[in-house]
Amino acid sequence: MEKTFVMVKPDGVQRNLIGQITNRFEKKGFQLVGAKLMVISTELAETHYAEHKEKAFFGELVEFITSGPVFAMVWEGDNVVNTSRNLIGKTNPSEASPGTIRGDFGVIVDKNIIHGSDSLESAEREINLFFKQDELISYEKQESAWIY
Ligand code: DAT
Ligand code: MG
Repeated sequence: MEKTFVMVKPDGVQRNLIGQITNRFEKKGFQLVGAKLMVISTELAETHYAEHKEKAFFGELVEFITSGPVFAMVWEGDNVVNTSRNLIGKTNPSEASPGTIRGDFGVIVDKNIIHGSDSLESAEREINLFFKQDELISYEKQESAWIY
């Protein structure tokens, strides 16, 4: 089954949105297979966001993502990478549609509440960056029969 990496950023944690965000993924029908509250090191932040290291906002991005606890998760489901990006909404909350997480909870791009992997390759890379294999749990849910 496909997996993706999703993370409530420090602003989302401070604004008490962990519950509402996980609730949206659960209600959608995706399954949580790993989660932890953690503070990201500068090194991990720079590796995670390496594709943006030449951007003007890179320094601020690393500072922001390391500024407080994040809630890191791995979600599983059919087409979960793409669908999660749709649940999350566009990068800039001012352009994100109402009904999406960023559209409903965010205002500016610097503080856009949540991260989600943008491709299968990113998902694999990011899951391995944040989680050890034994931190991911494979289990059956009865309700899967009513989702698939
Ligand atoms: P996404 O998080 O939607 O994958 P991205 O990979 O383009 O977006 O950028 C990573 C993060 O960097 C994004 O969630 C917020 C921040 N960011 C992007 N563009 C920015 C900008 N123009 N100014 C400040 N921060 C920005
Ligand atoms: Mg991205």
